[in-house]
Amino acid sequence: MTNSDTQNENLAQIGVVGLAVMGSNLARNFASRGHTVAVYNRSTDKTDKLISDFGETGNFIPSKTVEEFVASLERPRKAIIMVQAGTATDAVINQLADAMDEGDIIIDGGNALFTDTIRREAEMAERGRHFVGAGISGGEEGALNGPSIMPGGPKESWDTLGPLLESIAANVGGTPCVTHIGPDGAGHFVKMVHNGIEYADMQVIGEAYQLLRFGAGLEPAEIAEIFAEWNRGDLESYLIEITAEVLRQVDEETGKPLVDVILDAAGQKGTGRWTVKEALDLGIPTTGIGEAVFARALSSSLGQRKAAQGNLPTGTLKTFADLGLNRDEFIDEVRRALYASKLVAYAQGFDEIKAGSEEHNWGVDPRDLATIWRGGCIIRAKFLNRIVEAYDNNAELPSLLLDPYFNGELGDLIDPWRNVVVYATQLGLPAPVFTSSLAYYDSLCAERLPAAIIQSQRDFFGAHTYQRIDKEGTFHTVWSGDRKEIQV
Ligand code: NBP
Repeated sequence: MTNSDTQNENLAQIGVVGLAVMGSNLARNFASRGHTVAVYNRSTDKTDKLISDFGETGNFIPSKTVEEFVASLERPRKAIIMVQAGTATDAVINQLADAMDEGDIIIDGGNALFTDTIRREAEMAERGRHFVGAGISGGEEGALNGPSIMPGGPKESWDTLGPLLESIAANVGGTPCVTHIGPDGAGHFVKMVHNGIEYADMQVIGEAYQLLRFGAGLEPAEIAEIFAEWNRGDLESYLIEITAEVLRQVDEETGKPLVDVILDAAGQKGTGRWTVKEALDLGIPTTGIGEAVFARALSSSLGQRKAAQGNLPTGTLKTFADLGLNRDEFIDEVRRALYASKLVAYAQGFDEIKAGSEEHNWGVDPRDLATIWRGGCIIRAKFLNRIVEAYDNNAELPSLLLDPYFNGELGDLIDPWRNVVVYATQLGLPAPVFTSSLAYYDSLCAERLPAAIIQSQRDFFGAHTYQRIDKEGTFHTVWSGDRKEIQV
């Protein structure tokens, strides 16, 4: 490699493969920061469109084949793949690896399952290629104007890639929303949990809406104003902001609030589900994320819902008037229940990241994550500054909930949170994340859990043994006949 190779003005500093929504916007973002960008898409129409629509706005080098594309890159070559996750990504990785040389860097910016990333990195390392699985959050708008980026992979790759990624990432107070997360699959793992937290965050906003709309009987436009108000306080976040906007929209065709004509069946692409499956394997109770994933699944079980509606006994439900509540106080209690449940979901998500990092020896720093999630990504929120401070004060926090600031906040949130869970039950309005998060919180705080009963039952039917609180050792009780306890 010669010096002129690395600084050739006719070569691109970065390449993007896959020019659908994410790839084309990411390519434009790189170009807008003054980089020359090589671009390639399997079918040429997307490449042609990018060049015809935006060719004037930046320096792009379009290619019709992978070989041409690779030849248009500076060494060490750096190419970001933004294609459909799964087999398409494998196909593109192999095409690139065939055309590239030792030391070149392939970056997968798609939503890959982290175990695929671990496998791919090992395969590429055997072929002398560097492979970086990078989670990218922020959707279309983030890709164009500054996403939050979570790259894993080898540290040497980060040294080369870091400045390029920093130049396109979102920036909060001078800090770019990107950092090296850890080796191999660490980046895609944390992006997966980020998305899981996003599921819970969206669901708690939905539950608050449901209570205000069908509990207090407020109109979408009124709730929009309430959310806009909340967005000026502790709950300030992108998701609250866009929900206020959503609730202001009126359907042109029917004149109804748009939210009323949208089918209430939530879709999902898989990252929430992956987060929960992985949490189960790691033994981490991410109940808020789990309930959010199941709530989407239940909403989409349209046949079952239709069969149940009006056909199952609901018991004696109360109306909002029956509860005898003051409207403004109720709104504020719902806000607090949302805040507390959100706090639990984040605490659980960070627990999963800690457990995953320990399991895979990644050394992920939770403070770094809170820092890079403050901008660019879907869960960006003022609240994340508090999480950064929490880890600054104690890097070994056993749970985010135990940080003195959040602990203090919970003191103000707990009573309204309990009230809201009771009201939701009495009104017959489902609030699965509000409710399960409170159960999780009470379980954490409880001096005794019913697990002693479970242990007894396990020992009874399966001689699975138990431990005692008053002496060392493992015990089994002979439960039938002459009951006796034996130390095993
Ligand atoms: P899509 O996920 O819709 O994928 C479309 C792209 O994949 C097109 O460029 C298509 O090429 C290409 N492709 C496929 Br499909 N099969 C291919 C193959 N066998 N070989 C080569 N190329 C192939 O695009 P997207 O929505 O822009 O997302 C890209 C990645 O970013 C995904 O992994 C996604 O999960 C992730 N992501 C998306 C978002 C978002 O908000 N959309 C956010 C964060 C991350 P073609 O034009 O020739 O069919």
